[in-house]
Amino acid sequence: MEGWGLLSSVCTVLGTTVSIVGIGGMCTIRASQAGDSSFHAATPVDQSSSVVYPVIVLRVADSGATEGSGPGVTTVASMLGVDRPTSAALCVWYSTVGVPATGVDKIAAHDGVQDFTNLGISKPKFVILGATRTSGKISTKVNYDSVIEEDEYFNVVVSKVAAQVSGKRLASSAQDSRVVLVRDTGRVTIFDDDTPVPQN
Ligand SMILES: [Ca+2]
Ligand SMILES: [Ca+2]
Repeated sequence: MEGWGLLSSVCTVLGTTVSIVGIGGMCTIRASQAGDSSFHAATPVDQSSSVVYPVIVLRVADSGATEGSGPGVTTVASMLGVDRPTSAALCVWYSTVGVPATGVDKIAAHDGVQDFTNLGISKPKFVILGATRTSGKISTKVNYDSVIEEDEYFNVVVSKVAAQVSGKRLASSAQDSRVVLVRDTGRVTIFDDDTPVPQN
């Protein structure tokens, strides 16, 4: 008889498939062959692997919007996603980073100088990625004008993903060590709609 046995509780084995069911321990699998009329007995072989906290990968997507002509400013959603859900909500802290587009704390003019609303600069900003959710969005505001110009862009940058503390979102919270910011920056392109499109 040959077989696979387990010497720890962080993993299970079914047939020849090993599944990780726990964290923070060693998964040790023993391969054994007791021997029968066809096969000689073999010395059991143990194989151990350390099982650590599985990583959660977070990415922010690029997005964009046509600048528009008013009267309202345009809200743009930058999607963010994780590769697997968590059982408790995560707090995603972010800010906007200008250049070449120009951000302002409060849009007061539509003259082509004020391109979007700054977020997370004068005061920390976050969005909540709910428990069991794998996607969320960061909303930013793009200003309009009637200036003929190039397309511009700014970035939405996630600085930290943290767990809530007693239901509160604290800017001082530490980065959640399970979460890796694989793509922390999403570009938001502002497409100019004042430049005449060449006609053939
Ligand atoms: Ca503009
Ligand atoms: Ca324009």
